Amino acid sequence: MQKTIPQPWLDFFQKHAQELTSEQVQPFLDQVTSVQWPLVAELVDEHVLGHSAQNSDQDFSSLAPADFIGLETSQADQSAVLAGECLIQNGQVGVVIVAGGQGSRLGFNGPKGVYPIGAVTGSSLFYFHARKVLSVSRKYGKPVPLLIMTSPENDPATRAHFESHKYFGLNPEHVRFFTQGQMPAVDRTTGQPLFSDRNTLALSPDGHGGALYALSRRENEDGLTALEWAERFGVKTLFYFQVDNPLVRIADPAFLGLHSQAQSEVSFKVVSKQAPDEKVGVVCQSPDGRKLVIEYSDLPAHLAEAREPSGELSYRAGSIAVHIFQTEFLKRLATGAIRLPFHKAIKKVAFWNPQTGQIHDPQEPNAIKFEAFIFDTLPLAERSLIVETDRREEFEPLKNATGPDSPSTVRSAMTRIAAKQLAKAGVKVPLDNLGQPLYAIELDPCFVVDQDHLKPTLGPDLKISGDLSLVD
Ligand code: UD2
Repeated sequence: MQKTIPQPWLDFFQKHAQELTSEQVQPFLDQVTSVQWPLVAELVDEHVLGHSAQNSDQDFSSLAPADFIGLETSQADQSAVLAGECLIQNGQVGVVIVAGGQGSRLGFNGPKGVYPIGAVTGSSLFYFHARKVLSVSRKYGKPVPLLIMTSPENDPATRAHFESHKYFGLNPEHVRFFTQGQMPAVDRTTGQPLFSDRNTLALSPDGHGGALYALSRRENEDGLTALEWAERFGVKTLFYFQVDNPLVRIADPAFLGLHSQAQSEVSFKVVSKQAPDEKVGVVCQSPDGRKLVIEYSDLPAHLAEAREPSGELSYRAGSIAVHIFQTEFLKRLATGAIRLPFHKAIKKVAFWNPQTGQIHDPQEPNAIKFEAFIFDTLPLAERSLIVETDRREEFEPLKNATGPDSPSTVRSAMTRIAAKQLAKAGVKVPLDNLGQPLYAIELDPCFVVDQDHLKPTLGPDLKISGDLSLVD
């Protein structure tokens, strides 16, 4: 066992290992040695026991709303579009999907990316993302390498989904899965690591910030890191997004172009927050001009509610977790001395009680999970850029089983956009009194040449008289 495990935990694990059967011991020890215990001990000290000097609340008094490129400029800049297209044509652009989360709010049993979101065919979130990547790659005549971050828990099911769907038409050699790390859940009052059953620690994904380290970890047969694999194709720039948002404009040339023209190391897309309590992190700015994101749960109410004389929210640059990263920037951070901070989340975690030998399902949150957030890379960049986009076109995430951000809102947004694209191609789309399409519509993203144009094979002859699904 690792010598660096704090002594009381080491004693406990060693005593516990002696009580396991010979088949149980090795997997248990493998799990124990996979954890960075000194880091966990530091976090417990800071976040649970409150001993650390770093245990001070963030100072918000000097934070200002971040400057960003507004919607009108970002959408009208043709030189940026050309610059972005040039990057893709030169094979410099790769795509990263973070898909390692547990999706507990959605209550779906399996990787979130496998969720059948298609309004007509029930195709998965991964289908829509992969087909968009394929469409970009076909349009520009270059492979667009796709990196998918999984967790140890959902990695096999994610790979199996891609295999059983023949990678949705992508060349499997242009797709790479990489697995994020895990952190133990600890008891919220004692800081003791929890067990999910007698032989197993309660581990969970280390947050999407884990992508920073997972991209630079050598874990596959070829001895390359995921970043090195992408760089072999010539990739220098990564378009990053979360698996739960099927509206994302993957490898959006305008965004790529603005990023490249500004020589930005990391760029963020934002939408104007609709309400003070909307669940998106807000991009702010410190007095030295550095940008940073304050998560919605941490933003003090007086800032969240502050308004401009025009009535709009002052702190309104809501991050939709669509980013562009230079690979050099990610490598610099991953190999440097800087560690992304861990944030604590108080959760209900079922646990095995060593005293009773029983598994308990708590009614109240009993545990702390630690997660790193990728947006904490933003203040570490020398140059960064924040670009506004239109939420109706690009942001409708799948988070909940019902209500807002649920399958029904996502499907209706996808249908609305497909209808708009069809209407532009000259197809008459029957609408209800509120201007919503009468039928569910689903377009294979390979039909979409760019956001405004469909393949010319679709036109006014197409009659819609029921739910419609068009597959390229
Ligand atoms: C995230 C952002 C929020 C806003 C919103 C937009 C954070 C902390 N909050 O909120 O500011 O941008 O998204 O939709 O980022 N994931 C992993 N591994 C993990 C944890 C998460 O891959 O260990 C992925 C997960 O699969 C999902 C995404 O990250 O695609 C977002 O995770 P979430 O649903 O926990 O984030 P949320 O909705 O609280």
